[in-house]
Amino acid sequence: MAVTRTFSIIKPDATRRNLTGAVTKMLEEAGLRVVASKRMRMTRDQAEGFYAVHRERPFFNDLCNFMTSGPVVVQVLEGENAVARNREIMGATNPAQADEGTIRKTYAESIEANSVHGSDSDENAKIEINFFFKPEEIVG
Ligand code: IDP
Ligand code: MG
Repeated sequence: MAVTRTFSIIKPDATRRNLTGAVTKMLEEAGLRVVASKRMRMTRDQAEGFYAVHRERPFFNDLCNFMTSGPVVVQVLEGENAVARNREIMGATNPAQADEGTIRKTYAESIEANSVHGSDSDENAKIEINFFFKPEEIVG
């Protein structure tokens, strides 16, 4: 297995509850390394651009409202098979369906306010990392 990178967001429901460290600890314990990290408030344009793939979905407007409702922490994670490893430790989108021990089972409030984002493919990871980070901000 190759060492790869993925893109993560600690969402506003988690930053509001002061869970940045707790979530990051679970990522690190899953074997992922934070090689870039910044706390920011997403603009409406950034949220709509980032989630453009979902723009026809009924939850799109609410999702953009939620993602701009408070600070987020955007991160680049590195590790063996990082995309799949991160998806595993995140758990299912709906916390009611997430496995025990996952971030979403442990911390998510709802299917929308589900504490973390993680890229779903290597290709999307590259696009998402470039959306929020300059190359020199990533230090592996
Ligand atoms: P993922 O984050 O597990 O990859 P996606 O299907 O890509 O899930 O959805 C992106 C985000 O949109 C979810 O993480 C969640 O915050 C929100 N979302 C997804 N499905 C629903 C829904 O049915 N109702 C409300 N929000 C949703
Ligand atoms: Mg997704």
